[in-house]
Amino acid sequence: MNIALTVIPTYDEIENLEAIVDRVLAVGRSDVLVVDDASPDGTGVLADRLAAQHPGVHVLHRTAKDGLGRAYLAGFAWGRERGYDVLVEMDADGSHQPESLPTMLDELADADIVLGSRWVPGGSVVNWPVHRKALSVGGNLYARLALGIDVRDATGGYRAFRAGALDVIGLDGVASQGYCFQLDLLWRGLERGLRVVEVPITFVEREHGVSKMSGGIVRESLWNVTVWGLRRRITAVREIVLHRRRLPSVRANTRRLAPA
Ligand SMILES: Nc1nc2c(ncn2[C@@H]2O[C@H](COP(=O)(O)OP(=O)(O)O)[C@@H](O)[C@H]2O)c(=O)[nH]1
Ligand SMILES: [Mg+2]
Repeated sequence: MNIALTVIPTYDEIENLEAIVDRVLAVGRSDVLVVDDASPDGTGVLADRLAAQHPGVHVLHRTAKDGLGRAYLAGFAWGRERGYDVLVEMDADGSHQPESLPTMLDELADADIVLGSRWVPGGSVVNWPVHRKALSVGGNLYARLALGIDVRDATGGYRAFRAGALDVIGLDGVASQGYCFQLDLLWRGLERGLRVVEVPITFVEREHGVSKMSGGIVRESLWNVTVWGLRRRITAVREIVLHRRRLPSVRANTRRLAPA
């Protein structure tokens, strides 16, 4: 069996961390790595206590809030160095249900990347304010059109990767700092021909603490997606004109799991 590591980035999640770690451990399919960016509320101290209590829980402390993307890159590097075969992304705030992990991990048998998806049949969001829903639906629509992909939820943060898929994606080339990191990894994977499956999930808005989403995060995503889409189209035209060749489809390797 593959050995999985669930990476949980935290910034001021003291009210949420213990519950989510307990739920991941109860599922029993992965170890946990908390990547804390020196949270002022003491989340890092709590994480150390949890690590002392449970052999499968680890902590990576970083010195300052440096964005979700960089936290995940540091967490993935930590897991790769220790030989984990599967790396999972999960928010600390209870939005991603650890009970979906078995399905997601099982689907990796036939895929390189599993996306927990809110916007496929069977997926849903609970208690999200209308502006967040609009942002997610609009952002996904734009990503689909600009990049020509057939993924319904390209921006979500609940995912599982084969370790080898991260090597193919090439983490050294990932520059996105904020939540655009999610789109960045997926796009690089699709361009490189990785197999992606969307698994329906129920996303539940946090009950404690506050969101770290910001306008800067949205702007970074909009700009990057536009640039990547244009670059892809220029490359496609160049291939046809210079080599009379079509670029391989980025849609061919995506599928969706039917609702349970
Ligand atoms: N380590 C770290 N974690 C972060 C950072 N920004 C957000 N997070 C974590 O990323 C996850 C998702 O953030 P959240 O604010 O819930 O975003 P939302 O669900 O889109 O509103 C949570 O576990 C946060 O604590 C950061 O700069 N560093
Ligand atoms: Mg959240």
